[in-house]
Amino acid sequence: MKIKRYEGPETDLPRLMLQVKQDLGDNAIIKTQSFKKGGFLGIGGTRWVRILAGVEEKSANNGEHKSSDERKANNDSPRRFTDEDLRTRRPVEVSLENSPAIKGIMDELRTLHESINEIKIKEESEVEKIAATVEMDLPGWFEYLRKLLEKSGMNREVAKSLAEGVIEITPEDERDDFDKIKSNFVEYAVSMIIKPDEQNQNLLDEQISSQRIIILIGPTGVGKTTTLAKLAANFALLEEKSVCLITADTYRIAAIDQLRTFAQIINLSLDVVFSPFELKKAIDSQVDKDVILIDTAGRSPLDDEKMTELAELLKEELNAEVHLVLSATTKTGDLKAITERFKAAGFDKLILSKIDETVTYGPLLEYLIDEAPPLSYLTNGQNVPDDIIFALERDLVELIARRTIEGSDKTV
Ligand SMILES: Nc1nc2c(ncn2[C@@H]2O[C@H](COP(=O)(O)OP(=O)(O)OP(=O)(O)O)[C@@H](O)[C@H]2O)c(=O)[nH]1
Ligand SMILES: [Mg+2]
Repeated sequence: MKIKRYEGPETDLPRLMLQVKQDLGDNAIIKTQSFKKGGFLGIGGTRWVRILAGVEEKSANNGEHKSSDERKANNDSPRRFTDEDLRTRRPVEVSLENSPAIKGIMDELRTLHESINEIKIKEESEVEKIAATVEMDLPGWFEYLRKLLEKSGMNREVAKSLAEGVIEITPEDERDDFDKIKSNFVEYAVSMIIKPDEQNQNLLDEQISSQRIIILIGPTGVGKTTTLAKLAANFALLEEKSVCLITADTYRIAAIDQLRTFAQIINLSLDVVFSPFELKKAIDSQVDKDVILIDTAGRSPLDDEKMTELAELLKEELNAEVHLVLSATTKTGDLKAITERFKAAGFDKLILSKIDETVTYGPLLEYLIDEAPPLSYLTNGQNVPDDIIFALERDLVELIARRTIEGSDKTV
């Protein structure tokens, strides 16, 4: 860069500028500074101007463009564009397709575009979800009821349709009274689960059969043996019936011992059978008994052909009651899957065990509404013989329905 300095009175400025132009050319960059010259203590004197002008060497020489080789040879620094260059230069045409840099940028833009689209779609579905939630809103207490049902572990749609069902059976003048709405809900749930002519079924089972043969089936650890012991104790000690026990659970020695110890305590006979044939024989030899209670192993009947065989024998030849035992702590989906698995064994009753171990009854109620066999007993603790509820099916279902809303009422 070539730099020159010029000074003179302000009145001489046009001449100084001409001088700069002559020396450095049109492309010179100038910086002017005005100052006072002469006078005393700021009084008098004249105003002068100082000009600092600079220009790139080649511009000063009106030099043509040098090739980079030339520049290298002259040890020149690379040329910078001046304002004039930028004004007069024509835009360079670049082929977009062939430039890797442009291609990279285009790719990035495309990815960005896709991400924005994804976010948009996500946001739209969120909005739809919120809209669905808003749609879910039911009038007043019914919305609260729906929330209670959901809180109790019930599926969203089922909760909504139950609450809507309750709206239909609740007269206008009862709609501000949540206690009324709750009892209407219980009523409605019961009507969904049992038909009026089946409501006294448990009572009929007890009265009609001269001899009851009860077999318990179900997954491992749900409480089959404990429940059998509770039933035995109740029939034998409270109802003073003649009772005998049979176990087909020869899968584990401990299982036999568990029942044998119990049978000894309350003075009942216990037969151990290894095949359907032996079972039939054992049952035939107990014609004098009022109640025959049969325990089974908690393995999947699908793994065990004997179980299916056993079920056929009990149903077709002996008219036994086959009770499927399921734990109340099981999720709705699992309850349904287990029910499906045990269908091969055939069952006509349901015992829900361990209701003391849950506070969310929604999944149970949902399961009962959906596809459960009629409920025969509920068990609510480990104590034999006390922790079993004998009642009409209607009362058992009512209890589950009531607990479904009351259990979660405090937590909403
Ligand atoms: N809290 C609670 N525990 C229970 C209940 N019924 C049974 N149990 C407990 O559940 C556990 C398993 O009980 P079992 O009667 O041996 O279960 P099972 O179905 O016969 O088991 P397997 O013979 O191994 O298939 C034991 O600790 C019982 O005390 C109940 O109603 N509530
Ligand atoms: Mg058992």
